[in-house]
Amino acid sequence: MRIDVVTIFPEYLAPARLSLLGKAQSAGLISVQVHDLREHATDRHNTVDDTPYGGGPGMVMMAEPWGLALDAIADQAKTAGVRPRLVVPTPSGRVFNQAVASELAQVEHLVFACGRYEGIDSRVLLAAEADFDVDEISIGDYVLAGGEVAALVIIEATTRLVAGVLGNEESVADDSFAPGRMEKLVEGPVFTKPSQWRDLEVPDVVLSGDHAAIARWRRDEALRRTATRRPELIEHTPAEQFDSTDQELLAALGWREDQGRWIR
Ligand code: 6GU
Repeated sequence: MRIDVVTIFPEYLAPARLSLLGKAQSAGLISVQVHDLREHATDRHNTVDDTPYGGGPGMVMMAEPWGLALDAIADQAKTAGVRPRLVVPTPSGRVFNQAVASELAQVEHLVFACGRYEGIDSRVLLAAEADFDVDEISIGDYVLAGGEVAALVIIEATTRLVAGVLGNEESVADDSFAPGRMEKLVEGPVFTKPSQWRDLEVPDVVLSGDHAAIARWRRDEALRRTATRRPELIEHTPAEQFDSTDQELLAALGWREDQGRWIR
């Protein structure tokens, strides 16, 4: 997978060189290139923003620096013969989740256009449709100062799903929100040595070596946590995906079955 990121703050993408993603780059699985938008500014002050037509607060990123930056990347992609996906992090995009991460993990070339201020002149994305599949994505219902951190979030969630990056493909299928997992529950508690720490002990069942009992305990705890913290995940799960032990637990937590769903 190839990833290009265009930003006025290239240093913001420094974490892309660390950890899992850094290793994936050293292994040649992924290449990340960060580009400074100001290198495509057209005046001697390297200006990349201007006041919005129609008035209003803040500044809008100018079309021409973005047009030139994206043209340069599109030219390289044409040589390679792949049509890249242009991901535009914006609070007005479709909402990012694990299914979107899986979709992006299948794309050969991702380009991130990180806007600041009030956004990028809208003609840039219209023009980009000639060379890119344009994909405006939000990472949630809150407002960031710019797209850089959102790009990092999307890159991290996506690249760990690229074949070979994790090294342990089982842990991907096991993720709480992995598409294709029948029901989505949040993960329960985890423990490591020592079995006693301060005045706290690891639950006996986890130390028992009884794998079936441990699996049941983990599922109970995941179900408890999900019922408290993310009740909508339970409400959206078809009732047949809860076994009789799940159903007893949900009932004990004050839930009841209604028209094929569990509700409070
Ligand atoms: Cl993708 N960008 C910005 N600037 N703010 C956001 C966001 C993205 N997602 C949520 N808030």
